[in-house]
Amino acid sequence: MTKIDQIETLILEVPTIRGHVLSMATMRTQTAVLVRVRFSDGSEGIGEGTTIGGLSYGPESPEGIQLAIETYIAPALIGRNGDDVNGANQLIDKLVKGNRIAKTAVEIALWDGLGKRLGVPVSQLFGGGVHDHLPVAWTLASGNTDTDIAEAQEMIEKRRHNIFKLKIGKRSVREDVAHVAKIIEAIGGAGTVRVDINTAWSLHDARWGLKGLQEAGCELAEQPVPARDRRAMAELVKGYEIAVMADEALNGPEDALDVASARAADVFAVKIGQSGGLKRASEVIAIGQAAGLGLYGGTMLETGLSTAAALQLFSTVGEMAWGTELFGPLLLTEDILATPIVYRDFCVEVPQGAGLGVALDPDKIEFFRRDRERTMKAVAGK
Ligand code: MUC
Ligand code: MG
Repeated sequence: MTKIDQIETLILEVPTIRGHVLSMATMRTQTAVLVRVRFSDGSEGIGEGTTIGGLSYGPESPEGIQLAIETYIAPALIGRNGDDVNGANQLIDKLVKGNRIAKTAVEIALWDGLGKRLGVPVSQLFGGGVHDHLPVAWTLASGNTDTDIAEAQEMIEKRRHNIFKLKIGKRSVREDVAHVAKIIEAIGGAGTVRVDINTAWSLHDARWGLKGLQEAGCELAEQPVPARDRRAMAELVKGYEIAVMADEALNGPEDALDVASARAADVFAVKIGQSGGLKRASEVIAIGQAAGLGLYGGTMLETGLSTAAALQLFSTVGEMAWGTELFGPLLLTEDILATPIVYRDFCVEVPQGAGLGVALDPDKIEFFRRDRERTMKAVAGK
């Protein structure tokens, strides 16, 4: 039996290429929690758990993710069969409530290790990939309309992205709608535009907002109202033609069932971290499919590592009608992978090779670690 010997964590801080202005925070760096699992046969698996804007986006912070892994998840898994990912998930779900991003980071490392030992990509462990590339959106969030327009035009020119997600919700509804309308006009037919409000609007704001956005030609509005407000989401789904997407409302399969039953979304933004791992994300996907909803491959602006993990899973899904937004590595000043993920022709390519199909660049890890003096701390087994 291949046993889990050690689980180590590390926090990285990587600057973003420009300020990324969201309704609840402006990001100038991204903070990622990396996990390395060492197995008794000498094999290893790596994973990542990442959130956005400290504690401003959701209930887990980078420090909390690290603590949950080191103090609660790792000790429970040391000595267990490394191949038994389902067993690990079931045990951890009993011992640790919530903390989905922390669970995800460790689960990804287990899948990576298993895939490497078997010599197959993680997608194979989910029945096999049916796509080798997927459409990928870019988020315009510079905080300035003209800068966003120039950025969109550059992306179209380079054939890197032609789907744009605009982050709104910080300014008044009227200003936001005017901002979106200007960008749609400037892009013309060369790209499509969606918005993400990140829960900033009341139902009343959202009624005005969706009306204006729809008239401007915006195709989708992501999480306009607070995550818990399923009734408001359902009212917006019914009241407007523009697609309404659930993001913050979707924390795992139980939420997915709840949102689908309440018809509180047209589209699911499936995020591996928010779902609680690849397995739980596959369950969210299945519920969305069964409910006849559209699917979108979401991101928590992870580095290339968890972006690769999401790609492994999303490549197995028959139809992601709204594409993906797996552009996280491109928002960072430097890639932390030895071989960066490839973006071309408006798509992102699924990494090939065993496990996640990616390796870390050790020099970059050393350079961007939050605490450069501290060696990767072995939680157990030493
Ligand atoms: C979110 O809320 O969807 C995804 C893209 C981006 O720019 O921010 C995220 C988070
Ligand atoms: Mg969102």
